[in-house]
Amino acid sequence: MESLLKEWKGETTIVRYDQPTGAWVFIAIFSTRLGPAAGGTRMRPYSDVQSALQDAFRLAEAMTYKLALCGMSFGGGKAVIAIPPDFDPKFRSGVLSRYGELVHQLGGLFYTGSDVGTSSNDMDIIAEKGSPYVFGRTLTAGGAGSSGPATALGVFSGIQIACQHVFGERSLTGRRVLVQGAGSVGGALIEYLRSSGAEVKFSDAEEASICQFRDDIGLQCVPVEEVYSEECDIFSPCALGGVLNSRTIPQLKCRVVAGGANNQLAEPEDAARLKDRGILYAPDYVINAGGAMFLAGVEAQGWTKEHMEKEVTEGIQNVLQKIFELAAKKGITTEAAARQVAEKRLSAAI
Ligand code: PPY
Repeated sequence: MESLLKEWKGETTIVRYDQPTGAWVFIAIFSTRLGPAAGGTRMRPYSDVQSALQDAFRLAEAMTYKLALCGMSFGGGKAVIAIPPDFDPKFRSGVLSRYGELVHQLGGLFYTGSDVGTSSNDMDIIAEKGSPYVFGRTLTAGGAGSSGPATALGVFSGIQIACQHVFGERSLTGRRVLVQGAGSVGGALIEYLRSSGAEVKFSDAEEASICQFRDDIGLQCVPVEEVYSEECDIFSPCALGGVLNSRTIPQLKCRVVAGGANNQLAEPEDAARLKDRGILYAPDYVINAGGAMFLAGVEAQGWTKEHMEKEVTEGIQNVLQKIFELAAKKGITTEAAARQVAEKRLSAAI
């Protein structure tokens, strides 16, 4: 724990042990160079406290690059509420409410929203005490609602640019796309892909999602354990982090990896593993920025839905295009190219 805290390159770590529930709360502020830190609140059990802190650290750093690249005036942060494995849901609103109080005490250092394991309903609870630093409350409570559809729109737009780069045309007609995870982002992405004429397959561990997309819509469902070796043109990870690693990358039979999940690479070397296999990787924090643009744009900048959709589509396409070109020109990974562009924007800020 001590070495993690010492070695992290971020600005500030806030630690709270929530006595009544035994949950650990970490708020990681990586950078406030472009504005107050912003990032979702992730709530789930972890195998140990270190992994929870490490997750917050990695996600906060990615948020910094994401917000710098999508042009929003926010720095990067992330919160993790690491609940015990036997957490009783009846204590959920209590820990969220106390967490909201903490966010409020920070006085605008950190703005939050939903993430893995938290919903707009949870944001309503956090915002009771945490307002005005909470994005993505329900529409009923006056918030912008779920960011899933906007994230999906950005991923869809990014997939078009990746196709342009690899196949010479943006059109997705007849392209085989495999979506891993048909939740709030993957599910909305599937709809965009289907209406563009793509041949969509999906994979999901949840019975409810399988029913919805396989049984109701008739999509082909790939078993979870076969998802990495399934032949397709575009593989789109929209569920967990760490899915691109030394074990899975050699199995891939696709030309493009472009999806909505955060922290898709298990370790930095995986970017080169993808490049060496001739697979074009759309860096996760670039292609999945639609959700952050939606929350910050609609709630902090008063964007209309139409304006948000234009910003998400064009913003993500322009940045990805630039990154793919830079990576090709310099012979570097797309991840390294994205990092270079982000660092440039961060160091140009006064
Ligand atoms: C993400 O894009 O991973 C987020 O966490 C979205 C977000 C952005 C800004 C505030 C809260 C959540």
